[in-house]
Amino acid sequence: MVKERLALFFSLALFFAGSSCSQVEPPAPVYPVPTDEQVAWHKMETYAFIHFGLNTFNDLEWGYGNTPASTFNPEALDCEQWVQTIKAAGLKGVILTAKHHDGFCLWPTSTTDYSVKNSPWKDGKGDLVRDLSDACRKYGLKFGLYLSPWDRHQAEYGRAAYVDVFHTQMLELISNYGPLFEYWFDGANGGNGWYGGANETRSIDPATYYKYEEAREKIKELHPRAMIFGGTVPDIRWIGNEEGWADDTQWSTYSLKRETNARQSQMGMEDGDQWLGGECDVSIRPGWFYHAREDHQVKSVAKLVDLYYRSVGHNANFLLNFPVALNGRIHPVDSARAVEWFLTIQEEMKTNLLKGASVQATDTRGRSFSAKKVLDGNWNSYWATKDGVTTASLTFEFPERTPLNRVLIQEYIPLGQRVRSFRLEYEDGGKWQSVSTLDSTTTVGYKRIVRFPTVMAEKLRIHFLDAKGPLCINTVEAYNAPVLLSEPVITRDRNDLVRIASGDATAEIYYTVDGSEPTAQSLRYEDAFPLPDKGVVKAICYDPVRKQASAVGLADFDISQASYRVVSTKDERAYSVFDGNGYTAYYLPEKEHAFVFELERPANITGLKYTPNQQRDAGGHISHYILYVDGKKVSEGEFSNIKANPVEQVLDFPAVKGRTVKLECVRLTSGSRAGIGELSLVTE
Ligand code: FUL
Repeated sequence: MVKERLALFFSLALFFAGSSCSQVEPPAPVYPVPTDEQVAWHKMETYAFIHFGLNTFNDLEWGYGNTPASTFNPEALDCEQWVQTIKAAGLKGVILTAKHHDGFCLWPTSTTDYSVKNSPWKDGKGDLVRDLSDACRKYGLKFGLYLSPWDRHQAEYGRAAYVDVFHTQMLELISNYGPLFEYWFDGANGGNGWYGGANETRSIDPATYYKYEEAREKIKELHPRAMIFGGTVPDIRWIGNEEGWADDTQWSTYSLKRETNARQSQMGMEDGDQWLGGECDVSIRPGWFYHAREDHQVKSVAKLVDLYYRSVGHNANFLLNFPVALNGRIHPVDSARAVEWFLTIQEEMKTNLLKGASVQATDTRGRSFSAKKVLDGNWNSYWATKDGVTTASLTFEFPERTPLNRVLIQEYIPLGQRVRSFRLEYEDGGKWQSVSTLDSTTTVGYKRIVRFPTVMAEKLRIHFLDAKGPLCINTVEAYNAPVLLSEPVITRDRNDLVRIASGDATAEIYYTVDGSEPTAQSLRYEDAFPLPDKGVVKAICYDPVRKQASAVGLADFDISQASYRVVSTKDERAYSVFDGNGYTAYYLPEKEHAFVFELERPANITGLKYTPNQQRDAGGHISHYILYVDGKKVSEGEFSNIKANPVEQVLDFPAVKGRTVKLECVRLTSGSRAGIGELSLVTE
């Protein structure tokens, strides 16, 4: 008996030894592949940005560099409140604007007096970079820094001496505040600035001026795992917009050697020669810095959830900005919204429906790369196909007929990004059908989440149609997310007709015009209605079956849009600037730089709203302007950051009674014709 057992033991041992000798090799990498640090960065998925500084106190997006340091005066600054919010929102780290373009430093730098040292905050003894890095350590968040290369304060900006200052500032930051996970070099440079009182425009060649190669060496020496954003030698790339989304076709491969455009940044490059994952930065409000006028414009949960799927779900990381308020805290609305956003995503992906499912593949490289690896919860084990097999499918069978509307797929990226396209299918009642997805099903990469209207399925099939090499898939999950209604969009056209639109055709719409909160008992929206005067419209989308309402959509309309008359041109198309639709833009003719319009009768004008053309990648935005009312100059300046973040711009000025308004376009972001998506006045 013992002998028999021994014989069995030896034969089993030989069998396993034999099989391990003939163990199948993993597929050869498809280059370029990410470094370990880049893989770790992909795994972070979501993290926070903080924009806070002198701009906050001067209600600016891009300070000019001349507002006194003494205006920095947060009375209840609390970095732990920031970190607690960020943590509760599931974000894994935070990047702080240690210095923005205005040059004001949030730490007591030795390089300039333009810092917290000369502010009333903590009697000039504070160090915000220290406070935040300490809070991050205490709460287990990763810490990162943003140091603007462009400095509108420094007298030497544009000359060699400033580059030394810039590098010294960087050295202070990388030497004194613990490990950094990311280091941000902002590419923005509007040219003009205070520059020690010179008040002029200075241009530099960013490719050589800032000495980014040297900067990288210094950062990497102290922070080998830090990802560098921007500059000439980055580890990750900007996604090409400040709206928080990546294209659904999303290659983490890229080439910096080529001339690139926004589309390529949004999509990556299939034949790129280096690994540069995309980062989607967006602010929770329209602006990056806090402006009280945006208190009602905090992005809704539905909007943020959508952005999550269009960033993380499109194989990119999500960098969500909090504009810290004047008191030095994240505004309660922003912090509640961010936490609710996180909880909603958790809820949407609570139960992986493939947990109890079986899986089969049409091709498998060997036992250690079997189809089951996509379900084992181990990121490092993966299903792989044989060499030469780039088309194959995985079929999952549910224990019972199951509703689903999300599929999550991950490639094992240490071996490179491979999948070029795939298709989803489901079987119900013995019949196979295609899933009609919201996005195109092209690339996968580190993570791809596909959304689709709920289907009932007995089986789910992923057909990988084309790839750069054998498939290496480490995770597949499926979910049935509850319905999440988006708030309706409210517009008023040039005939003063208000329209309310819902993204969900089955939802009912209810609204109010008396300022009260809409409910399912409010006015039911059926058709456009007139609103020729000032008024606030609030509306909700409502699902009568589930008795569920969306967040409230709000529009604050000023005087009648029908009362505007264009004076500077007879071209009827110019009236599109009053049609309530920023996607229909009017472009001034070549060599014309002013748009003039008038009201039926004089009004007390206190502001102007300008929306640049909202079409994707549009140009000709007005970056510098002069505004006249009845021939009198009432405002002059810049629409900061309008190129990268072309949101509605609001000008406020002391009330002036008048009828004729002239917007002079002094400088454009690109091209020679000024584009106007929308224009309207703010009146008393
Ligand atoms: C841009 C800057 O100009 C904005 O002010 C903001 O900091 C954003 C994150 O990057 O390029």
